[in-house]
Amino acid sequence: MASRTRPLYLGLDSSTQSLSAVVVEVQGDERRVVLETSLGFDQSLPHYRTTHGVLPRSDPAVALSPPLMWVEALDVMFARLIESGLDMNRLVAVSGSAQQHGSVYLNAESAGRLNALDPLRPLAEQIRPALARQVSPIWMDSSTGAQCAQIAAAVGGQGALARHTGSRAFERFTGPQIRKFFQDDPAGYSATYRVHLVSSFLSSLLLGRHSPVDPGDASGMNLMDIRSKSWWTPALEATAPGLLSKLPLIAPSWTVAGTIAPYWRRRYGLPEVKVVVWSGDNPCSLVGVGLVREGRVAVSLGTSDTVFGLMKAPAADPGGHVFGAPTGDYMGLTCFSNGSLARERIRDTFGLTWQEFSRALDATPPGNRARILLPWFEPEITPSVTRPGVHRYGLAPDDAAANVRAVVEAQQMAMALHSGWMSVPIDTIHATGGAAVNMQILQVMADVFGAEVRRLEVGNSAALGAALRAVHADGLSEGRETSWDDVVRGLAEPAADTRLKPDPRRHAMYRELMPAYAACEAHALGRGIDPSPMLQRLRLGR
Ligand code: XUL
Repeated sequence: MASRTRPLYLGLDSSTQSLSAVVVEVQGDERRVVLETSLGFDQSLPHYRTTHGVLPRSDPAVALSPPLMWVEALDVMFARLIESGLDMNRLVAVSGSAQQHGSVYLNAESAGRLNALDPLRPLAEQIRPALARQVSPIWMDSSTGAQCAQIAAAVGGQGALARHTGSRAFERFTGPQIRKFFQDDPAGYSATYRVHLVSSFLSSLLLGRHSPVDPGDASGMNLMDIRSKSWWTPALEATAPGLLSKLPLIAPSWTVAGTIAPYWRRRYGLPEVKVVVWSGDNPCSLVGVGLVREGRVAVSLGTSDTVFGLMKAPAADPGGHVFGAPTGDYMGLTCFSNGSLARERIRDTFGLTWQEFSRALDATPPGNRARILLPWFEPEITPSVTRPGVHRYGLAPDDAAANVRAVVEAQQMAMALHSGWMSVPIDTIHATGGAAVNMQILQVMADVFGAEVRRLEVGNSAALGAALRAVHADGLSEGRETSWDDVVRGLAEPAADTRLKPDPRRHAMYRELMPAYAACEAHALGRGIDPSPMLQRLRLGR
């Protein structure tokens, strides 16, 4: 057992582009972050040949990543933690977070291989023979439209699927992806002994046996009954034959699934650390931004941008997704795939640094003189855009500053417009994710939403949330009184100096602009009239 003086808790986050770690030290009632580190897949593991963590794509609808890259990253990260100088003998528990929806397909050898990992050999080469599929479809994949329609039809329609599983059929969700694999490669599917999510796959590596999945991540599959938190038979039957026996068990998010495997203890000299079941990055972020009560939302500006908040009961008619929350409640979430990738595309097109990007925001008028950009560089999730394309209304393609403002305003207006279904009064937003360091972007957020924006101290809220989930689960397993409010206090809280207030005049202006933005979306999707006269009127009116 690890030493109980000033215990350490590790949270890992395997995202689209990187693996991050946050270590939290607990002393009495005090908790503090003692280490935060991150390794980018493209840079640190170039032999997997990914761009932004994704394999080269010929079809923009297909997005695949190599699962062995995530495995190797885990080895590299533990080596780095050992070298960090932290006394890892104090490590008590580890939990993790991973990009949601992505799936890993393991064959019948996997249980034996996980159980007999040799500490003298790198992990990736030992896992390679256990893969029933060399690649993993990830959340950016939008190639399963046909399977979504088939699954929805088989269970009584999109409404029925949404009511039972928390979401209508979405292309990136694991169920439609499993169905596509079964249809395209029946032999590969039948050789699959276990379909893991990225989260339960990585937790299996730590445990040295197949891990359960938590309801937070399982609800991103279109396969789980959101209320009973068990697999929903009609969805399983609509997806692929014999699926139940290939899925992990579902266990509450605070489950201590076991002790870290001998591989990690011998290779890195770790003590008998508890492994707490992993979850998805958004459920972990919910804890990492301190939203353990109803009534506020968080906006995460990462590879994808997401708006989410805790719910006591699942919405009857989700306009986005209802997931399980790690607290045992629910969370509402709306996801936008053209997040940081779209901001980067605009920045790179005009050869700007991030500083120049911010200066361009400062130099342009809020509302951008009603010049609008729809930044669908990649297929978009919200609203559903399967064929990517960038649309400009009254916006010159070569005006760098105006395009910078246009991408940021479009993203914020889209988030405000499409998150109304969550019915949460938005007077305060907790902002997180890489781009949340940019105060100019946060000011646009405050003005568009008409809400105070608070930035969080720890950048990686998903890894922090995972570490705090480890603190919480360890407390429970030791029989200690452990409230979520206590667990997040002082850590998952906004930095005192980063509260941005909305400007009432600018907010009023965005309220006028928003219907015009919505009209641009409708027009670009072939569902509405040309919004140019409306935009022209707004321009003249100002
Ligand atoms: C959520 C989603 C993304 C990924 C990113 O539904 O698809 O936010 O979780 O890692």
